[in-house]
Amino acid sequence: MSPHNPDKRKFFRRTLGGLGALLLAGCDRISGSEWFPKVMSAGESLSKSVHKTLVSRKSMAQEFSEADLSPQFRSNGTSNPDNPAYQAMAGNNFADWSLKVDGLVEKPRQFSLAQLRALPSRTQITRHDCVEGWSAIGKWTGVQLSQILAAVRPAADARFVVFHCADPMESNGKDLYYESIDMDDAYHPQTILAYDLNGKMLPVANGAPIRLRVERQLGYKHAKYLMRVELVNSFEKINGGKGGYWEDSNDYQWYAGI
Ligand SMILES: Nc1nc2c(c(=O)[nH]1)N[C@H]1C(S)=C(S)[C@@H](COP(=O)(O)O)O[C@H]1N2
Ligand SMILES: [Mo]
Repeated sequence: MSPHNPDKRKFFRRTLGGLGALLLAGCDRISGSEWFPKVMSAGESLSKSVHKTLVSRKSMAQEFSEADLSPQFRSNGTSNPDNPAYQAMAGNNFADWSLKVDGLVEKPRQFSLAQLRALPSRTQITRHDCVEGWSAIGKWTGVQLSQILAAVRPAADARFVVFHCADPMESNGKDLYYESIDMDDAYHPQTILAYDLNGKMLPVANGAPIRLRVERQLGYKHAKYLMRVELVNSFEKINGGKGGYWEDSNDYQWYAGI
């Protein structure tokens, strides 16, 4: 059932692993300082540590111009959620849809699509990279996640933002797609809840009514069909405990930095 090519995935993992080994060797040589063991014992994945070393977490993903737009932004993974509740909302132009934002926050809230659209927006033209080996450049418009967080006021112990989706990944209707990011990425200016693609309402094939754009990470982190945003301090108790559908089912890296 996986739409992802296992060979490419293995290649991808080997490449990251090789890079990590290279840097580990390098770090060993340059210092006996304690920063590296500390980072690793905090339970972070090797790829995340490597990524942090190479690229500042504040860096921006490259933005492109209209001339660079792909003629068509393809759909991947779920293209139409097999979920009666979602289908009913889609049939009514998502007038009855709302995004629940809760968990470790002071003010849990629900946002209608109209409320999200009424907030200040950000538009960005970025390249989407899928581990299956394809990329596409699209123009996304949405509300910065930082604005939503400002409205709900995260508790001091909130560490991750979990995105719960409408699409079941199994034919029994269970195992809804989900993903998660840390607070660094949550507050990043290019992290948006997108409602428009290429200047038009986000199509169902690409995640209507709202999908996450988290531009410094790979395609599978960009959760489509958002229903609920939950702030947590651990995802141990959520589904398989690894922070995302592909992380749970196929051991994908949780931090999927590009
Ligand atoms: N809810 C949900 N989000 C998802 C997926 C999915 O199947 N369901 N697939 C992921 C993968 S692997 C990719 S590459 C992108 C594809 O986005 P697109 O359909 O707009 O091309 O969405 C990601 N987000
Ligand atoms: Mo993907």
